[in-house]
Amino acid sequence: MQACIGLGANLGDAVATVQAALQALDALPRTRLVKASRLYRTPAWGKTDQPAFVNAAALLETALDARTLLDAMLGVERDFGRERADVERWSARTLDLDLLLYGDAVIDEPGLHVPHPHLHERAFALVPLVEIAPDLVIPGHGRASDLVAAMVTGDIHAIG
Ligand code: PH2
Ligand code: MG
Ligand code: MG
Repeated sequence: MQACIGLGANLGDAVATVQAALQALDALPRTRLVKASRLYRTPAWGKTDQPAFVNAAALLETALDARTLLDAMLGVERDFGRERADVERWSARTLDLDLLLYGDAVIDEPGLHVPHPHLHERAFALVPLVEIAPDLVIPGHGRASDLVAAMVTGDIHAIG
């Protein structure tokens, strides 16, 4: 199955963290990294009084089911020092890995929502995703590139 992952970080050395996290995804069991986007600097969305983020997207080929993949991703977040206890929603984090898409599956279970419920409205997630998967369709929302075309993206810049 092809899975799309969104990576984000805005605490510590966010560039190094996202680069290392891409390698950690490639190292997950029964999973390989097929494609990684460039890294992007993006203004904080949702809760705007926090540092800018580094965001990227990854395309994985995996034999893990969606729940097992998500659990493995949460393990990677913990390995990179992510703490979840008592933190405000959408606040700064050392590493955030979001399961954006799992093939064309639509899943609505406790803790597991695919496509990611905010994907279609987040330029910081869609811009890197469209870079690596230009023809992608988001179930229920149409072509990702059409969504990007209708958004303000001038404040999202590839790094380097
Ligand atoms: N993640 C959030 C909330 N806001 N803003 C940007 N730019 N990038 C993110 O990854 C991000 C965010 C919640 O996960
Ligand atoms: Mg997130
Ligand atoms: Mg998350």
